[in-house]
Amino acid sequence: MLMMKDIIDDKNPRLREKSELLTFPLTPEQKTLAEDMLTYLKYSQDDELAQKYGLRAGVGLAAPQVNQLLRMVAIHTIDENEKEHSFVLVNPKIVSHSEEKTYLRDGEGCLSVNYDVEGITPRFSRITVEAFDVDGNKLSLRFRDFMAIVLQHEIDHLDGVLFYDHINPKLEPMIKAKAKGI
Ligand code: UDB
Ligand code: ZN
Repeated sequence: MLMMKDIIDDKNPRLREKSELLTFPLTPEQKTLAEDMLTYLKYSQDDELAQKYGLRAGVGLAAPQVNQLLRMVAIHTIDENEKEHSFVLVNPKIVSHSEEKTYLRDGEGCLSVNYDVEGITPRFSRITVEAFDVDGNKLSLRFRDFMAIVLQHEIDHLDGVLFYDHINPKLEPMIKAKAKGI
């Protein structure tokens, strides 16, 4: 089981590296990694299990955060209709995006950043992502608003980019005027 100690933080230079494309079929170890990442997210959002294991409640996790430089991300969220969205994407790629941008008014955080950073991270409001599932089936998926933010945050990790790289206090008034705060 993945624990907080397995998540590397932003002092670790490996978090700044570019992750490698996966090839199919995935190895048994790579399939296990995918399951472990999803299980971490599920457990971390269960109050009892999160407390028991000391997990920080996460909505997304990228393989480089657990020190595997592979292009794989896991997402686990429950939307406003209480519908669960739980999946792993392999080799995800943003193939198109809206002109409009969105940002979290409270700013972003990261499971690999153990301190608060002030400022907003502008993201595309809507994205189309091409990826593969763990069995190698090709997927084309659309995301908007919060889910689009999560996907962009996780895909950034695959390229060694962290949310605070996008923070620019000088541009914030302009972004807040044009982009949608959620
Ligand atoms: C998170 N969680 O998991 F708006 F229901 C963050 C942490 C860093 C605060 C744990 C989070 O944003 N939860 C959340 C937010 C909501 C509504 C809700 C739950 N991540 C994942 C991460 O670091 N992946 O690498 C950071 C998020 C910041 C923006 C998208 C991902
Ligand atoms: Zn993160």
